[in-house]
Amino acid sequence: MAEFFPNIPKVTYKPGAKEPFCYKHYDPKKKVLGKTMAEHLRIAICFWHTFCWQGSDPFGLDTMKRPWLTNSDPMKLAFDRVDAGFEFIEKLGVPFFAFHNVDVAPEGKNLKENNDNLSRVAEKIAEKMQKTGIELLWGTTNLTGHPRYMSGAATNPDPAVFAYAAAQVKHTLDVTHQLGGHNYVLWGGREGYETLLNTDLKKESDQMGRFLSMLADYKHKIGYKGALLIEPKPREPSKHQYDYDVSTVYAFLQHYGLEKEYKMNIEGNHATLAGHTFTHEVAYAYAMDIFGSIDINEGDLMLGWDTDQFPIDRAQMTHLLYIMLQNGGFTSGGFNFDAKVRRQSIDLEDLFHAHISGIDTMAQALVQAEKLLAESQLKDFVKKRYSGWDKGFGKEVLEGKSDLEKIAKHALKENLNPKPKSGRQEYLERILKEGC
Ligand code: XUL
Ligand code: CO
Repeated sequence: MAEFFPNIPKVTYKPGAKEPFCYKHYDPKKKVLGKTMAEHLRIAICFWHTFCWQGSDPFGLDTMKRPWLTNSDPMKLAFDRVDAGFEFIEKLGVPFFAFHNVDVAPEGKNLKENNDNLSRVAEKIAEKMQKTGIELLWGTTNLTGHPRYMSGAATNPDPAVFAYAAAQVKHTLDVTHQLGGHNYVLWGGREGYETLLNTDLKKESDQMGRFLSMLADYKHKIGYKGALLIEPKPREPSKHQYDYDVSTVYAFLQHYGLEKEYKMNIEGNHATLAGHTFTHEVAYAYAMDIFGSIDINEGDLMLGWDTDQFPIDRAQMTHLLYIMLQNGGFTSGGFNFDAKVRRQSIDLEDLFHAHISGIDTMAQALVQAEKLLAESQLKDFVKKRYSGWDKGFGKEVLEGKSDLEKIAKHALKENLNPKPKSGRQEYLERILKEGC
């Protein structure tokens, strides 16, 4: 078996070292609040950006030549890619990977050949998992790339496309199940539309509701215990995407009675494209009890599209981990690096620099978030700010023991004249920033 990264050593924790291929902060065994860093962060490497993409963008061709993508036999190429993937992940020393069907197996002549190709590559993946102990965070089906999906998959005007998508999703879920995948993800990049002149929005919504209901039924039928996750994104590639953000997806799920079946896979850059902070999306998902997993990346303030950059903003990451620690962190999910190197970072070693930097950013943020929790200034401030709701009149309102008339009477009787109180944002921001 060829070695694809012969010049890169195994990346380990070496604080203070000057060499680039080591972690300065990520110590997988270090305990933080009773769990190791590895258990908290549950880091996954994605196949699509890291082992498939070679630098093309809408204006230019590939800039990178990956040595595992050279064999002219598509199945042999697929096997090489699995070798490269597992070598890379082992060298980084992280526990998980994630894939789309099309990232690992070539398109066949027909649906059956597509499925067979995926099953054959999955056998090799299973062997690699067995040998290395690396686990599958999640599998997913690409329902955006092939022209058959140009008008959507589940939301396509043509039921035959719906059926094709259903068959592909069923098969990828079967494979994910066989590989012991912790989650199955759905991201609907073409589940949306360009113009209402050619679109029956209500019908498409009902179609998607049926699709997701049938998938949940099937999951139970086969005894798959992983979580089904939906990944929101407001636009790109579609102009309007139905899964705009966490709250839109939650409303959709409730409408179709599916809010107990699906959780969210939240991506940093998707949150900002929807006009939210990353932390907002995550906090809202926890609040509604639909938090699942995270695609970790960052956007670019200057650009209005999904740039999928590796995370380097420690203050934002600290805030994110601070919220996650307060809510119990991950259960089935993890931090999947849905991030890609820049198009000019063409060397194999750039893949390592990018991931090491991102992982260290998260490790630093985790430690800082633990400190923030222990010092409790932020938590105490918020608790005090809402303390009126924990007792007396406020508590009665929340417990449903009051009504509008009663409240109005109370306000008059007590001659209420509440005085504004400072939100202290700058003081709190300084606490977050200290030590970041
Ligand atoms: C697209 C995106 C996808 C999903 C999986 O923006 O994030 O890679 O994570 O289909
Ligand atoms: Co993603």
